[in-house]
Amino acid sequence: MAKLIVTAAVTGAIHTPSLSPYFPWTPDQIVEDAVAAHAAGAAVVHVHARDPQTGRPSSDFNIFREIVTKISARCDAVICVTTGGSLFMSMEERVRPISVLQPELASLNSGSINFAIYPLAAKIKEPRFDWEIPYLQSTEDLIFSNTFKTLKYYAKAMKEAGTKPELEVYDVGMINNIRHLLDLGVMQPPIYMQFVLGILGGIPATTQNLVFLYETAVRAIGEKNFVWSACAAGKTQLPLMAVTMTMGGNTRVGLEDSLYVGPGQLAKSSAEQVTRVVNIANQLSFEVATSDEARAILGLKGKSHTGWAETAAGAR
Ligand code: KMH
Ligand code: ZN
Repeated sequence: MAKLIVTAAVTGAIHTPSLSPYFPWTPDQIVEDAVAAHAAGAAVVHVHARDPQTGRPSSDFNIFREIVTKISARCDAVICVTTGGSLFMSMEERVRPISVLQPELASLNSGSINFAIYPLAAKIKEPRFDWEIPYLQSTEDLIFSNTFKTLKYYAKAMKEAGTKPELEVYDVGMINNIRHLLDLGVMQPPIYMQFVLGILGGIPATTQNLVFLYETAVRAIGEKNFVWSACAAGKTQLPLMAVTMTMGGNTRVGLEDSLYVGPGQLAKSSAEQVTRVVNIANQLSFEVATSDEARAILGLKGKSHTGWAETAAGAR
């Protein structure tokens, strides 16, 4: 049985600083949480960048560079760089960190959805920053756009950078989008899919839906042609990870997708959620993959081939 890859997504573009005192958003906080998550058992860390002054999601590749360089100087984690960006960025903004940084792994959102996080606005009583409530509220009228034209653009940029796409699948039809891209030769198997359940606008986070996604992927893509992982937004995050690993999938946790570690209990870090998922894995006799084992399972080019490899070595 293949070892279990645990990914930690530490900041994302969903939550805002006022939603949790533990939420990391400065580059150093993001680095600390990523390094701690790796030490707790996360083979992969999934990173976004945020404005160091305001915590607003940012596409500034200098911030990305600072984050990935500092993480790389301190640990061996596979770094997955987002191209989801914030929900409002252009295609060019979203892809720039890939062309510049050439990471081992990068997210590729495999279709468009209503990406609605506006209910979170009501949870903020005293916003720390002016942008937070309008940002969340405006998603009532937001389509997170990932058209076929842009999917091809991201896939091409990743191929040129030697970066493996982590294909984010928010609903079952997106598996069909991926099949289309495979048919066109835009990407080649084996592919890596991340099933993202529980986003308002996407597929709800239930066991039945996870099975439906997996079985659809087996039929559409072929069992031997993909490696998969799942994550779930909000309170279903940890329970669904137990189901995922039992089904043979890999797991993603982190404050990007859930601020909690139990009912009403804020997680103090993504590392705390990683520890929880690693404990569940150990209880069920699953072995957790190291970063190098994850590289082998996913077919990654290796840390020394990233765009920041020399800088990180120099910073050591
Ligand atoms: N936070 C996930 C729901 C990306 O980074 O490209 C979406 C995500 C997208 O992880
Ligand atoms: Zn993300």
